[in-house]
Amino acid sequence: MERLISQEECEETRAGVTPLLNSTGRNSFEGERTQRVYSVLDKTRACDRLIDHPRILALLDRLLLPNSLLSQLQVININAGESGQLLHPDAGFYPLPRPRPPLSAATVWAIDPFTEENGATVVLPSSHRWDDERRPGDDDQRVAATMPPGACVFFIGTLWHGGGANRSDHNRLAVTAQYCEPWLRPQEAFTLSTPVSPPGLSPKTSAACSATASTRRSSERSTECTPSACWKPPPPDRSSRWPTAVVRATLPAAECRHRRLPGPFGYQQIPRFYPVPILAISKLQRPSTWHGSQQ
Ligand SMILES: O=C(O)CCC(=O)C(=O)O
Repeated sequence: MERLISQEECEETRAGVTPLLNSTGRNSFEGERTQRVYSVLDKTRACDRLIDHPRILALLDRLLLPNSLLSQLQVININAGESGQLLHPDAGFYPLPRPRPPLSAATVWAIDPFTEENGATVVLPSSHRWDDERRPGDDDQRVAATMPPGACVFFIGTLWHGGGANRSDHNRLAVTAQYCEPWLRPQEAFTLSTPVSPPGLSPKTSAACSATASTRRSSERSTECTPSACWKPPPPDRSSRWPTAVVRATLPAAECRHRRLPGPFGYQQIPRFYPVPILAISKLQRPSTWHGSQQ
């Protein structure tokens, strides 16, 4: 997908992440000539606009359940001379048999142009349909995701891919964000890696942040507020067959005394409620007495 962000926005991203690029990978998977930045949300706001870009959120909303989570955010700078990364599917660590529906998805954003020579991400078309045993072979087609700065390649977590070899004499800067179903464990423990008051906020906004430690990504987030202090139990839904203890903490923004905060997903990515597992359990084992607690 091209022209999702402008050249100027690419340069702002580069300016924000370049000072953080200080070490190369610890093994051949990370890349001994590749610089990676982890815990990015703790260090800069420069990638926020990539994570919750509306086109990406729209795709996620089609692919995953509502309230999908950011699973990890990384800056990847493949230095000149790096060899091709081991091909892999990102969702390989979820131990569910393949082929299966996608549980996660990834974006790789080009901040530099991605070319065949400088290490454009290599993808294996249709490999998301492979079973657990199949590995990439010489006969499998490989496509380099060449694209201009400001473009992004989006693929589901079961697709085999990897960073390309950088045979050019310059580095290839990218930002990658991965997302997963709301009931799965994200790769990055954001509740540990991201402070309640992230960097770059004014003292006043930081104070508001501390007061509203829990927010969630939501397409309705401009009209609702979810901090715990604003939570009110909804009236019981007597018409529903299944427990509606599955509630979202919402109040119209106008009624909320908290400030809405800038940035993606608020600053904590774990939603307070998990509708799918609760529904799944209730279908398996119908409780004789329904119960729940409010906070
Ligand atoms: O840098 C890239 O193009 C892809 C990197 C990747 O797939 C990974 O590190 O998991």
